[in-house]
Amino acid sequence: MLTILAFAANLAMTDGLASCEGLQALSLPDTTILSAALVPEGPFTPPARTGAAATPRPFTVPAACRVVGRIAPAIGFEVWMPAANWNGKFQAVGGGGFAGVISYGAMATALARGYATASTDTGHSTPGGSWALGHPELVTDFAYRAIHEMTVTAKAVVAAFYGNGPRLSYFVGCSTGGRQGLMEAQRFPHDYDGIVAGAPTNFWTHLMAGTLSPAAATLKDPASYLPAGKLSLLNKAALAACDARDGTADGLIENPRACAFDPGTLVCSGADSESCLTPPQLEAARKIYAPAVNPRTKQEIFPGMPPGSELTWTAVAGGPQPFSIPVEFYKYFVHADPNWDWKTIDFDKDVAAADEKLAALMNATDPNLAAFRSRGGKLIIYHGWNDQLIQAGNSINYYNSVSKTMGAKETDDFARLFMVPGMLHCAGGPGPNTFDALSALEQWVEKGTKPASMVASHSTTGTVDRTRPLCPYPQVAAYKGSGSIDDAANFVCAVK
Ligand SMILES: [Ca+2]
Repeated sequence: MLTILAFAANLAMTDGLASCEGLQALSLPDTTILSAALVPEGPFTPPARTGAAATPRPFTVPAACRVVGRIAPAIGFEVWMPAANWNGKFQAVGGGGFAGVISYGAMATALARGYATASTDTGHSTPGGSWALGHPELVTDFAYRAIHEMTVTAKAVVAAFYGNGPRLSYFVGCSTGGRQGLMEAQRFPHDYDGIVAGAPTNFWTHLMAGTLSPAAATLKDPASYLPAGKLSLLNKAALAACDARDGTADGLIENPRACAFDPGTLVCSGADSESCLTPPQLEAARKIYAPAVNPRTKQEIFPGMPPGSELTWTAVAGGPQPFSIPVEFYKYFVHADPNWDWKTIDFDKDVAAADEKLAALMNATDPNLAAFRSRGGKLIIYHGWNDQLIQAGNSINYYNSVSKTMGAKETDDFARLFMVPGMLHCAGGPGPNTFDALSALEQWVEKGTKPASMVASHSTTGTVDRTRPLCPYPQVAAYKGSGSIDDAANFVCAVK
């Protein structure tokens, strides 16, 4: 049977396109092809996830060859290839959180643009982080190995199907996907010609403490809790102090780091009320704005939440429990103790334990991208200033570390960071948050056109009500002084 299939594949290969089903016979190192079949154009409903309550929503796909496989030990992957009108390129898409799923939505977007695409569950399929307990090999796969193995395998599948491999390869991801993209640039610089890394979790071991720090400020002592009304109070005060300072009173803080907002004026002079903060609430707010620091060395662990982001603090500080990912990380990756109580977190010892055990594996903080630059690689990083899960300053810190290592001019020639005022984690928020980083990257890689800016739009109930350029750091969007502040044409990118 295998011989017949291989024969059929070879026959089809003579005119450049193998049969999709024939790919079941493909032999690749450490790889099992579980299925290979054509999916017709139209809605595709992904398989339901084990243990998940929600029914998967369908995605619209063009006719494509879908290859499902596994790379040892347990790296699940899928490769989808347009049955017609392939653009000759490959685009891998990243995952989120602890991954564990195939990113069908992002793959559908890549397919719609003519790309052959791939995604991996990164080596496990159970939700959360418990799979890491007693399985260091799975941690390694999640950390960096799965994306690289998927990349090598997917390129081979693409070559087998079309008769030639992709002429260019891109990686697009946000959050964990952003970390995956930076990890590829650092560890496997030859895998991709261009990488979009959004809101990267690249300083993973410190991010986990940085995400628990706001919870420690508000959830340990009920007196320190910041209810929604108090966050709104803080937000109004931050905007009053910082919004107009950037030249445009538009409800957005273009560069939160340029405004030293202190909430001290909000402290109650008498009894607690909706319009003031009690002293413990003030202290909690100050802790959340400030970087998480090591209590012994006073060294910064992770940046603080910027002014303007207050309404989103509920995600990590709203309780009653903190964000689950860092809690599960300390339980299953660091302490191997499912009963570990997050309230016992020690921002000295626990951060050190995480670093010792996992920094070299999981962090993608290497500032030396020389090999990626030398092969012609281009990198776009973006981060929403109002990111509720990853304090945005981390992306500036990483970009600055690359600039310092490789030179500011040299870095600007192949890697650019776009901070997005008022955008939440990867998308959404009060600021213009819809933009096409991949098109900017394609122009850079394929035409040599550096992204001088990217126009972002904001919509309300489906209608665009504001556009604004996103600018390569350290530039920000500056109002020209006339015309609508909702029109990107009336702004220029400038260092302010
Ligand atoms: Ca403003």
